[in-house]
Amino acid sequence: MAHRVLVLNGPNLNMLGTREPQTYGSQTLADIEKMAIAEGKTLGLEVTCRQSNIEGELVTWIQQALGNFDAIVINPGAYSHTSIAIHDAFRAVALPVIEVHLSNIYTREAFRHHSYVSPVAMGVICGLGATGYRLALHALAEKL
Ligand code: DHK
Repeated sequence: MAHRVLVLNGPNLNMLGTREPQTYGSQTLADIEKMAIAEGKTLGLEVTCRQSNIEGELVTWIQQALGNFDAIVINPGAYSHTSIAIHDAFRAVALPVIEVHLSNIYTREAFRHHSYVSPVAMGVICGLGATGYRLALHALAEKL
């Protein structure tokens, strides 16, 4: 059976395409999700994509992933830098997680240099734009 991967995107990522394209690229979230589903297929992964601007909704989806998904790819957006609740949810479900950021958070403002998700992630990819999601799926296809 194909491994099931949940791809989550956090706040403001629904605005990709128009939001600071010099930082986040010109692809829309719909473009990225379409690419992730197609890439997943070539790797034998069943990819489901969701986006929310609401922290609690992301927490609920992480909780509900237990038993329904084999791994999670997440770009937590700004919640990376603030959310102990998302950190705790990942610890609670103990599923393999790959954290993705489109931009290189370490070349940006100091407040973006710390992520609460990184300590509970299997791996972290940043600075490679939408390619980061593809690489995350490749890593999961090898490791699951
Ligand atoms: C996306 C965001 O929305 C920011 O809040 C993060 C991340 C970086 C990204 O690069 O994808 O700081």
